[in-house]
Amino acid sequence: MIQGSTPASERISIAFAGIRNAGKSSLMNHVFQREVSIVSPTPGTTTDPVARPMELGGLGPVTLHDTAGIDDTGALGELRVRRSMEVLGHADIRVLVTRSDLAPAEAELALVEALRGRGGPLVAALSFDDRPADPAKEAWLAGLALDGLVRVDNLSGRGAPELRECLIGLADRVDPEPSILEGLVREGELVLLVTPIDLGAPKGRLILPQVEAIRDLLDRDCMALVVKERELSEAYARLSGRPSLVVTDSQAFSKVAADLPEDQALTSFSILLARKKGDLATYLAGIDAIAGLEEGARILVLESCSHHRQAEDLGTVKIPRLFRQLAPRRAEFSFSRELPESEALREFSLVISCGGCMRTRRQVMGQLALIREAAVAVTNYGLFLAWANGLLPRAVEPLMATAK
Ligand SMILES: Nc1nc2c(ncn2[C@@H]2O[C@H](COP(=O)(O)OP(=O)(O)O)[C@@H](O)[C@H]2O)c(=O)[nH]1
Ligand code: SF4
Ligand SMILES: [Mg+2]
Repeated sequence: MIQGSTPASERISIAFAGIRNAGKSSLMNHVFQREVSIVSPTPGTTTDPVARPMELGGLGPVTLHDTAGIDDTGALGELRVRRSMEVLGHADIRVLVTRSDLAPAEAELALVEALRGRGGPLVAALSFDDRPADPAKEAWLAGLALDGLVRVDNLSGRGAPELRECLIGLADRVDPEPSILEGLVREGELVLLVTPIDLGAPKGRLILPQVEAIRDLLDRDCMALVVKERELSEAYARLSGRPSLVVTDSQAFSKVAADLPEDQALTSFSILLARKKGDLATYLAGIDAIAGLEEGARILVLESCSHHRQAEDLGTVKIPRLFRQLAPRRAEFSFSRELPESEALREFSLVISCGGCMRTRRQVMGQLALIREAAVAVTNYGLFLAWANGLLPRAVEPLMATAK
């Protein structure tokens, strides 16, 4: 594959983390085998995270991220630390670069705590291996249950090939987020996107999954035709061939479905997002569970962030209303932005989670694992709305061949 041709969202990201002057930039250059990040004895030389695409054996296309030292100080330093933490939070694999010749610093203890909380493989690179080791550093790392530990001497470059091998060995441990249309379209195909512009639409822009879909289609050399639901019939009639897929906003589902031939492949942005961030099969099993709910069953609507609540909020108003209209039994709804502890979670029969547009796939999958562990059924907004509109299984059919 040509370097740089894979969208950044599909590349596995590897981020180097550590305090200032630990040797992060030196190591990134050795792994990359070229000078891409500035190395300097002056602390705080790497100010903004540096990202470089490369091919890395079995990992395929990856992006290496160098970050600023996590112990950076002052107002600018704080900003750099925040940016670095964002990069580290989204990275698939984190490499803690720490000097072998020094005892662990406070900032390193806090950093490791934060990195471990986010899940995903964590590898340590013990730099300055050209100097006598400090036993306190070794003892600390030995207690961390890391996914790999490699000794490196950045003066000679010794250890960098071993680190590359160690990273390649983690290939089956990473689950990168697929792009929104991955596996669903081929070069040259036409996809019709239906994006209602109503009162709920943000002023002057499109919502994230719509923007992502357009960008993904362009990256894949496909054609995107974007229309409001009102123009759909006419746009569709004007086409000389069928689009390979129609993607609609969930809220216009019924109207869009009624305007299209029954055998036209159709799905929604939120179902695409559900596939990208989570697990369709789990969500479909959650829909199946609705039929078996008992009278008075408890349902938890789980949102991930404090987005601006509109008057007719989807999670707190529309979903419970649709449920009351369509489900065979009465249920009691609760709303939360945090997943309850397992004991409290077990009291629910079903969780309906939001699209998770602000969360990474790893965060969503981590949450799904906890819900499954508690033996609670789970679905998400996109699948629920498709079900409520009578569009299951039709709206998931185009995705099933490539279900993630
Ligand atoms: N002796 C020795 N010096 C190193 C090593 N790694 C980095 N340095 C030096 O430490 C300083 C900081 O390195 P740099 O890679 O910029 O650290 P960063 O702040 O973590 O990116 C530079 O002067 C490097 O030459 C190493 O393994 N051994
Ligand atoms: S879908 Fe979830 S993560 Fe996205 S804005 Fe709504 S509540 Fe936040
Ligand atoms: Mg640096």
